[in-house]
Amino acid sequence: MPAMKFRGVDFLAFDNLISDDERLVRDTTRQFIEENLIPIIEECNRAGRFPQELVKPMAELGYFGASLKGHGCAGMSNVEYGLVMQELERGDSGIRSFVSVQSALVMYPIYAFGSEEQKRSWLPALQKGEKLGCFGLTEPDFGSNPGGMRTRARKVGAEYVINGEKMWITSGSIADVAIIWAKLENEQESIRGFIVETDRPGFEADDVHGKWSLRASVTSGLSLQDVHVPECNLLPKSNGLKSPLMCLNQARYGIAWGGIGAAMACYDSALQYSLVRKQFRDQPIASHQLVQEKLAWMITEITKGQLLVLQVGRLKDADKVEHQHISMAKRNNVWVALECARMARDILGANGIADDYPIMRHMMNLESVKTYEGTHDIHTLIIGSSVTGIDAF
Ligand code: TGC
Ligand code: FAD
Repeated sequence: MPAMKFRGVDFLAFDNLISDDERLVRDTTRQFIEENLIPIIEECNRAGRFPQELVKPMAELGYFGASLKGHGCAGMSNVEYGLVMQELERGDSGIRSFVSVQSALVMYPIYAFGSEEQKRSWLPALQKGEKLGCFGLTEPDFGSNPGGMRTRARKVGAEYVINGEKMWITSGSIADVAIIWAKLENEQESIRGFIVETDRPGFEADDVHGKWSLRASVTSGLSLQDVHVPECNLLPKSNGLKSPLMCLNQARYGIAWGGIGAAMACYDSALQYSLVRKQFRDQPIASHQLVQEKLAWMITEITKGQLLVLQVGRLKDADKVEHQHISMAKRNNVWVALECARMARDILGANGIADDYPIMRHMMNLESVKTYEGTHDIHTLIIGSSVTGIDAF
């Protein structure tokens, strides 16, 4: 039984809540993914290959730094940007990850914390995909607690000398530039961001092999040993842990939309399959109450997730979003997506484990998405802290 074409998921007239422009952006991205990613993604997943050939076309569609203004960026609204992320992740979480990192974790910090000169020299090239970036916050011993980082930057004359290890870095070995977060070697030990060109002596990136998740995305460890950068590579407006956390807000927001995309892919595959697969009395499995219960759960949770992230997007467009709102959307929508993937896999029976269908790939990817950008449980604690006023980290 061949996998069937994705038909979109809209149970509660979601399309009435978005504008013509927003629909156009979504539909253009859906078509791009259908024509360019779907035909190659299973091969990429098997081979552990990032489809780098899609970088240029995605740049041309304005996906990099899409919600930033000026410097060649598309200036999309946050809802438009979110719909792009939804469609990318409907294809594969790895491709959405790549765009998240390039946009939210590399272009955004330069945009928000950089000098005019830094913006001029980096943003247009990153927007065009001529330069690729990565974001180094996590370290081998500091994941959920990045404030404990060991990476240090020492001021020596007109340079900074950076030493440290970063781990689990998306796009690490294909990046031309890394945004590296380090503590200054001074009394305050404040965390600052640095633009580090990856061809500087002392900088190395080694890929993580043997991943069962995000196989179409590059994940690397970074080693910085006495890497010298000129003082003009410091992001002048970065100041403390709050700065990288502000970047994470941008990326977590995109993931919250992306989760819905992956959930839609799994739900639609399972629904279509259940209508044609027959078991007992020559009836489609969709006629069994227990299968319907799973489909009903999935469509209800996807619909709630769509409304949640749309409201977060509207608040973000009105400059009224708070980071705990984004945590709620990331936590909920990735959890929903993973549950949908597990239920959809179940509905497909044995076929569910084969890569003739996208479900198992999404399920494996979503295990990473649940962990990165703040684990599910860390977001639980962020929401808990917000409603009680008590940090329980
Ligand atoms: P804490 O003392 O709570 O906070 C330090 C300062 O930051 C403020 N703050 C935030 N500001 C903006 N946005 C946020 N989301 C913020 N969260 C906190 C806070 O108000 C404080 O400000 P100030 O003015 O008082 O200094 O910091 P903490 O050390 O207790 O840690 C808090 C915690 C656990 C929430 C935080 O560290 C955290 O979020 N941990 C999770 C780490 C994480 O998400 N890492 C992601 C790495 S990047 C990645 O995974 C990329 S995957 C990309 C892909 O492939 O798609
Ligand atoms: P840990 O922090 O060791 O957590 C392990 C477990 O303990 C989790 O279940 C967690 O919820 C729980 N836990 C931890 N602290 C608490 C607490 N206080 N209370 C209750 N439970 C707790 N990082 C980057 O900087 N850049 C990237 O580009 C990037 N890309 C990534 C790509 C992939 C594929 C993956 C898997 C990770 C990536 N990361 C990246 C790292 C990611 O952000 C971290 O993995 C994540 O923040 C969790 O850290 P950890 O893996 O060290 O888990």
